[in-house]
Amino acid sequence: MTNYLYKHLIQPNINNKKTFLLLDDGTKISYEDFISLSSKISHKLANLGLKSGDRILVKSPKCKETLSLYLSSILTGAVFFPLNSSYTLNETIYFIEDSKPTILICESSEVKSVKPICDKIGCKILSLNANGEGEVTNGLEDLDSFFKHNNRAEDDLAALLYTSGTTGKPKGAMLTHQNLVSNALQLINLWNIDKSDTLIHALPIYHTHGLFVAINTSMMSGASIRFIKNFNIDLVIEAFKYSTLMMGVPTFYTRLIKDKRLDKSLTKDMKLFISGSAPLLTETHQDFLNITGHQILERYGMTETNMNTSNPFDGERKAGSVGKPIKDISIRINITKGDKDAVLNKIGMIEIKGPNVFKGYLNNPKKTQEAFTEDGYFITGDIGYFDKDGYLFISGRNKDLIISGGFNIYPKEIEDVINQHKSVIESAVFGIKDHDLGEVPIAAVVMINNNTKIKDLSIFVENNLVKYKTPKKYLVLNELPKNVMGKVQKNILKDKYS
Ligand code: MCA
Ligand code: AMP
Repeated sequence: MTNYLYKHLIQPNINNKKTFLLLDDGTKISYEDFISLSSKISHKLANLGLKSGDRILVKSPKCKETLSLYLSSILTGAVFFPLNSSYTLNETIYFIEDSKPTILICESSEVKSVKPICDKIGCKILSLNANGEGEVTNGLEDLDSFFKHNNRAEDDLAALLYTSGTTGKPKGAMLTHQNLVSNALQLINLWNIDKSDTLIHALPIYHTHGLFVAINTSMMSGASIRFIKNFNIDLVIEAFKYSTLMMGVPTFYTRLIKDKRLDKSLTKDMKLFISGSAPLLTETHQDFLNITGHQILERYGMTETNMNTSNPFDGERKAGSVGKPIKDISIRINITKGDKDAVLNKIGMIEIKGPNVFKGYLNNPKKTQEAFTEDGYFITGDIGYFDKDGYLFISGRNKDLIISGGFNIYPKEIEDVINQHKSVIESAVFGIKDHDLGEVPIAAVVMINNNTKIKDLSIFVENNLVKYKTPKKYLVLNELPKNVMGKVQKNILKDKYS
């Protein structure tokens, strides 16, 4: 038994003096130094009692120290659970209670508020701020820069990532070493990533896209990363001059297209632009091609499965399609779940089986069972079809989901918060088209008294929900449109208010 992620991400780079991260302030960190930093932090975590199989909840902002906690989790054999640092206290409490971590890492300003809940479950707290300072990095100079990694089986858990569901609270998707390594190996091959590459990384590192797709593939191939705190268009444009790859959500591309500086000469050394997490419009694909001469490569993934399909590096990249199944992954269209027209056109539920598919939802055998077919295929909730060349097209979703700037928003979660407000009788949250973020959530509310100030409601919602989930607009209605079964007809609301 070894430690599969250690073997692929860390071991080959232990003495690698090449630049791993190029930071916003111009600092360069070599692979060797980054692994040494992660090893020192591993000693600190192990001294606090973190053991193989324990969970570590990391809610600190994007910085090199937060990323090194991912490597420290691999070294100590712990299960890495990254979380958006902007989550509100109420949201954070849910994640702590559900995942019961051994250690929580958060900003120092948050320590006091989470302490009572952590004390209750015996979870230790360490601070880490956006500038890399805090208890995680205090006194590291006294710790050894070598840490003997703990062994983990391929089927052991490596990470926990929460994903929301249509029926309420987020569920923790359990990902194994095998899930992550097998997928990254395929992607490196598919996208021709090697050590001569420099990746522009402007995504958050608490989701599959910015963490596993971007970081695992880069480390495994010994590539460099231009590590940008967030999507700052000036920094991204500057980085085109010395980089070769970019991974982004469609909003990155629509914002770039609008920028006058984008042209063929600026992107002449770029090898590949990849898009995912949300649908890339054919129009965006075409505009980007016209301006830069590059065809964006679109791929399709999920938190539970990592990446499932991709357009090719060589060969036709079809606009509007998410490409073909990745090697060793079986994808089928289950037409029995569609209506008569859908059966005729072979449109149906996308179902997936392979080494990339997660182990199940934490503490939730019932939801895990519901997520799989009897013969072991994962039911994605996405609707689609294959064309005659074997390219997959996603034509819809069988889940009430809004994708805004690549972030997933489940209306039920927002409605639950809105409905807790004392002046609200009921609400319906739905997505409307947005030229920048693809979709944004808006809320229709029925109030006890129509004179209630919407401002009060929006402040209440903002105090309870992370910013990107808060409705961009509230509509006060006398009643919600419902069908004979009493179900709110969101399509009517969408048509009327889009
Ligand atoms: C920011 N805001 C948002 C979003 N982002 N509202 C809704 N949806 C969003 N995605 C809010 C801000 O709080 C702000 O509010 C206002 O919108 C404008 O902020 P702006 O400065 O324009 O936002 P930004 O900081 O530039 O962010 C936009 C972004 C960002 C760059 C598109 O959202 C982003 O990095 N998205 C990537 C998400 C991602 O990594 N998804 C992968 C998960 P105010 O003005 O009121 O303060 S999915 C995944 O991993 C699967 C497996 C996959 O297939 O990849
Ligand atoms: P998440 O729950 O954050 O893992 O998001 C996964 C969902 O994002 C998928 O089930 C799809 O609905 C959507 N998604 C991811 N990539 C794409 C893409 N390239 N095109 C359309 N939808 C996508």
